[in-house]
Amino acid sequence: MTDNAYFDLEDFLFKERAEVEKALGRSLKYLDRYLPVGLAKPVRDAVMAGGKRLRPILCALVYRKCGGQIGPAAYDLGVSIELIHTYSLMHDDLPCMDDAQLRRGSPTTHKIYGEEIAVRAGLALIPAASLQAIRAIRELGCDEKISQSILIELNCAAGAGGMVGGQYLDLMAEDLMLDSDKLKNVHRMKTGALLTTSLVMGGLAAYASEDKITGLKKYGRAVGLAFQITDDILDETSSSKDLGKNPSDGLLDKVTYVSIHGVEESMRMARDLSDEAVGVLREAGIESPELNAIARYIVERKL
Ligand code: GRG
Repeated sequence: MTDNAYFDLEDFLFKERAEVEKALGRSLKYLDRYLPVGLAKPVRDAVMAGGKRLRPILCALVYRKCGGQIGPAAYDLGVSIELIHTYSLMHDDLPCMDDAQLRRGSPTTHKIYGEEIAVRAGLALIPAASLQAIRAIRELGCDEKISQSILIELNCAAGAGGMVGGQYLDLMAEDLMLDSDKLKNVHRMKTGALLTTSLVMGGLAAYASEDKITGLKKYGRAVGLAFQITDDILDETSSSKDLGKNPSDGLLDKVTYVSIHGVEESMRMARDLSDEAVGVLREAGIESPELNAIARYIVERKL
């Protein structure tokens, strides 16, 4: 299928989400054996709280598009990224960061269980994510070199050169006097790195060529930034009730794409990035109505 007009993204995402939920269930079964009793329920609640599950969906999709034989293990690999994502949301909501009350339509972990439990539950998910990736890599039968590359990819994207570093810069935004270019860099690290790694991990696991991995990185770079610009727009234009989370950045008077460029211009920039992402895929020879439609969805989403 090459024509996006005939591609039903909603149906695709619905079915993929069901696979991701099953994989999350498998992962929690494993985690339950090791987590202290007091952390097992908060971790389970946060992991199973819903959400778009975009990162594991992207990982499994790219694995298939690059020639991998789709099965549970591809989703298990994607779950490693979702575990990092879940910890990041839990910690981002803490009083020392965004102090948010609502996430995915429910009270945040620290609102239910207290701050100490939310810190510990989040921390427990970090090594759990690497172990999850290792189990998935084994199931997928990846060789040592590819396995190492995948683990390096995940940990670099989650770490100081990626998400953690981006969040740090974001928290320091006032002192750093962020302009448009610096903000772009923060967004690329804070949000773009993990989204990009979802694609790259799927590609690596399927032994994609270097050209394809480069194309996936470029696609991820464009959609990652478009995703965060759209988040800034939704923060400004939607209510907590509609978003299921606190539109915090605007309220905290943080520098955002909208505060620098306004809503209209930010929308235009996000749409341009979405077009760029589609073009990059074409150039890299990756034929995927799903990825094309996801690039569009990322800037048109309401959640
Ligand atoms: C100690 C400095 C330091 C950092 C710790 C907290 C943290 C690490 C990082 C925060 C990263 C973060 C929350 C980035 C925002 C990414 C983002 C746009 C999240 C929303 O993603 P969606 O829309 O959420 O995919 P759902 O709920 O659908 O999964």
